[in-house]
Amino acid sequence: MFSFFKRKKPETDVAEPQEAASAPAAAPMFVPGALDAPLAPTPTPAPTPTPAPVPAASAATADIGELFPETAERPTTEAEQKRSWMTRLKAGLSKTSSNLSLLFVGARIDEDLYEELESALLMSDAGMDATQYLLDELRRKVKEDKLLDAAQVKAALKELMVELLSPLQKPLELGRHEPLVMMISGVNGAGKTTTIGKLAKHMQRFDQSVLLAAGDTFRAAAREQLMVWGQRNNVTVVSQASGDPAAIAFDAVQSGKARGLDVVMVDTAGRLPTQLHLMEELKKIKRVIGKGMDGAPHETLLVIDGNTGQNALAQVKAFDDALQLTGLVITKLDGTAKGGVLAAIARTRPVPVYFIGVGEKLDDLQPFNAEEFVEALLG
Ligand SMILES: Nc1nc2c(ncn2[C@@H]2O[C@H](COP(=O)(O)OP(=O)(O)OP(=O)(O)O)[C@@H](O)[C@H]2O)c(=O)[nH]1
Ligand SMILES: [Mg+2]
Repeated sequence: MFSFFKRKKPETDVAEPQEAASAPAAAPMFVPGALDAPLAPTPTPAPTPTPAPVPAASAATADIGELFPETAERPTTEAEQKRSWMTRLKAGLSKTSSNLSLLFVGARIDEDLYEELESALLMSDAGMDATQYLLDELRRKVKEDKLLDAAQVKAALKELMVELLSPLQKPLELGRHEPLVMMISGVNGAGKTTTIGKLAKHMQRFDQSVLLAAGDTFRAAAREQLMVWGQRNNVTVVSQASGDPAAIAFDAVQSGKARGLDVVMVDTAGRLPTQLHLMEELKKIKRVIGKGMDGAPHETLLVIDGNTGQNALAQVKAFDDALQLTGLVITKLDGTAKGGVLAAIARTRPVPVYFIGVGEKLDDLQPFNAEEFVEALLG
């Protein structure tokens, strides 16, 4: 079982009205199956509509469907939803899982097996360091526990993988700040804007009022897409025709504070870590957000395309060095992604993975769960 978001536990011991008696002592956890259920007795206050004018171009409207396709039927129960999510995750990682699983079929536990395992892990984008670590630990476990058959060795590998990836599992905690300010960065086309849209929708289901800052000022279409989407979904979008992204982010934070909103998400234009002036611009956006609100941004996220392979690790390092990341979102694990790069990230730069994406629809973005992920990878 996993939670989508976690809400901050109230710091004071002041009794909660009414439901306090039946409420669990721990911070409430929200499960995907409950996404549609109202979480509070009071209805969500409608966010103030976008003051900006509707863009005239209808082409932008057409693009929205591609950016945030949400037309597919959503599974109705939590169990159905979980099954469908796991099916997609397994399908996405099927290349790696079949490579790894086949190794163990009727295999003898000898040097050949370890060698083949080494190749399969390297092929999965786990990288040298994580591969070596997993092999060393596996050899030790096989010896210590006197494992004799391949199925036991596979189970031991699964256990080791879960141990390795578990530190990356962390729910995104809502309600810590008013507003909670999140800055989203990443290379071109990684899935930043789509992720922001999905997160905004999920957050609304959790009674969060959300404001978006269209900090991608490189392309007019990017701004317009976000604005149209915001209007359709009753989410306020702060944007400027040809503004400085740092100024837009600053305005958004000020506006979020003034309106008492729950979450402000700042979209940024895609950039490569090698484009140093653009990385400087990102640092500036972050600095200026901090001037709008002490301690903000509270979350600095990097969105990574899961098909990027080992380069994903280089992206994590570069963006983390520049921005001190607090979390990752890994998208497109439904494509040709091999999944092993999470092991490399866990060994080299263990930034929490808040969410993983297996498609373009709303429910295709879910919290990262180490056990589920390993189940999909090693099945
Ligand atoms: N298959 C698949 N496609 C995805 C996923 N997430 C996003 N996409 C698609 O990836 C493409 C790029 O997504 P965007 O959200 O525009 O990416 P971006 O990082 O904002 O791009 P730039 O702003 O141009 O840097 C879109 O076509 C999305 O629908 C995913 O999990 N799986
Ligand atoms: Mg974008």
